[in-house]
Amino acid sequence: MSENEGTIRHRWWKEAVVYQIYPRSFQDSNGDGIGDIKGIVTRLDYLKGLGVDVVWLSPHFDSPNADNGYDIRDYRKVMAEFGTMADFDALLAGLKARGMRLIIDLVVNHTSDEHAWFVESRKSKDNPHRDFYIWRPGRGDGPPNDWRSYFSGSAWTLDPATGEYYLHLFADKQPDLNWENDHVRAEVYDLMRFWLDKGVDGFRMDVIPMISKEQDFPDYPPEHRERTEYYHAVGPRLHEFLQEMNREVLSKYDVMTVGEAFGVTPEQTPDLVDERRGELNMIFNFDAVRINNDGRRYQPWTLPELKAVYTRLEERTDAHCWNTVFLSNHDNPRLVSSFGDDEEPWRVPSAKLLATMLMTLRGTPFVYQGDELGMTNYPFTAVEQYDDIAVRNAWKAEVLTGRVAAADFLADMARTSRDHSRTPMQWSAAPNGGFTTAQKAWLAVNPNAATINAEAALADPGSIYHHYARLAGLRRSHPALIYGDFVDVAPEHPRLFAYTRTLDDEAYVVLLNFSRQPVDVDLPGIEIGDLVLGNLAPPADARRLAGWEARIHRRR
Ligand code: TEU
Ligand code: CA
Repeated sequence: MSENEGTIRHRWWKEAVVYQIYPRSFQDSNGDGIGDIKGIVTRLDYLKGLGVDVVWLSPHFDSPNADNGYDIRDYRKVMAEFGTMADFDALLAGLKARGMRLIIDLVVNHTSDEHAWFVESRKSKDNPHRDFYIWRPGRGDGPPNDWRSYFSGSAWTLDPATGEYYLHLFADKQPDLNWENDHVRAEVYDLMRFWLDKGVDGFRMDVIPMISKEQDFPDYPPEHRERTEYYHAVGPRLHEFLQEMNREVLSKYDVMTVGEAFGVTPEQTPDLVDERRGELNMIFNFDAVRINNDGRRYQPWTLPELKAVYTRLEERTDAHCWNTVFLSNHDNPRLVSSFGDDEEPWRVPSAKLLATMLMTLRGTPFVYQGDELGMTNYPFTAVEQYDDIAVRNAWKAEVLTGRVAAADFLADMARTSRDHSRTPMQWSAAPNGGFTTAQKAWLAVNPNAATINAEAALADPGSIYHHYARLAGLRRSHPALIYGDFVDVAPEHPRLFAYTRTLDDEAYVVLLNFSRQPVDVDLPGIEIGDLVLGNLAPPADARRLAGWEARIHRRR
């Protein structure tokens, strides 16, 4: 906040632009239709050219892939489909050689049911690993309580070997670890050290607020029955565990951490990220990315609502806190399809507008692979086209039971499914977008790869890719765009997002027209100044924005 501005500490991870790689879909190098680490290594100059400082790699560990690697079988082994540890080391070295850093995914709320710990744990009630997971007897004929899995159905599965239920907030192949057990925490800290000692620069922590559970396992309180993440994210020992993790591991390295804070409100954010508490550096708050869906159903949204999210976050986090900025990832639909306008000719300007917003709001920007090309949602029409376990389970639970009509379900998924972001990267106009030489990629390539691809983007100075690069360069060289104060100067405007970023005597005005219609910029008391960077040809009239126009002005 403005009164504390002077006290904000400079940190490399506040200045960084982060790029998320979903390895399965980035680049196949050996023609098996699945992206791999060697493939990523061939694209490092592409990332450098984009202005990337840090790569976040989605899980690359040994996994049976019930949830594409978010179900880990061995934390110290590279997934065979992705390559070897030598490949991983080469990736790390290649990034470092180019002045980039690498953070990896820490998925420790749960493991795979094929992890050695769980294989042991389920054998008998007195197995030494029994208590690594959460086992409870049933209640009557049913599970211990009414908790639900995020992938449909009960969060408890009865295991015939011992007649008890184990807890899984996600798929039944993703049993939750028991963080109450000291040995579990010691093992987690150990595997973190294993990767840190290799030289990785930090972690993105999967559903980290959910690790602590109320030990009497009550039914959901009535106010959290609908949006259960707001219940699971506030377990009683969460902060104690994170402070211990920080003390034992993180504080010993110069690394960054970002928690996937599904279910954490802006009001609760400082509890996780205030630097004086020694927990995490920053979190992903879901209020913006989920403004148009609840992970399942599409819901209409308005620009004032979206703008209010950023102001609310800003008001709740002072100079001791730091935020992230993201509007897409591997769990959400495509950026331009969700928040921009993916119909031509609006796709390119709206994708550049969104890039402008990501790079100039206050917080570390996270760019999801392919968004720098303006990749769009896939034209899914049938359930068989989806790979995601969330879709397949929901189809069984909702459509096959007759509770939801197939057409309604498919209409929602066509807008909200996680698979939109998981279709392969579009590198060129070659078959399968140049992603693989295989006949078939693991998930279909969007047919628009013929025109929307990296080769075309690199060759065109006016491309979305080059706009990202210019924005990243501008952000890097102007501290006001990183550390400066953020003020929304037209919060009620239905189509215009206009804000200032101010640090000492340097001030920017960012103007974003979220519509096809022109907008007159009428901001009483705000001097706009000179145009620094825009997404269209320089305007004839500085006080009028064309459809989806985005400009950064500098006040003298
Ligand atoms: O995501 C958890 C999460 O917060 C949701 O976005 C979740 O994907 C959604 O509710 C399902 O409909 C993380 C990972 O990012 C995701 O890919 C994993 O599937 C999940 O945790 C389990 O590890
Ligand atoms: Ca491969």
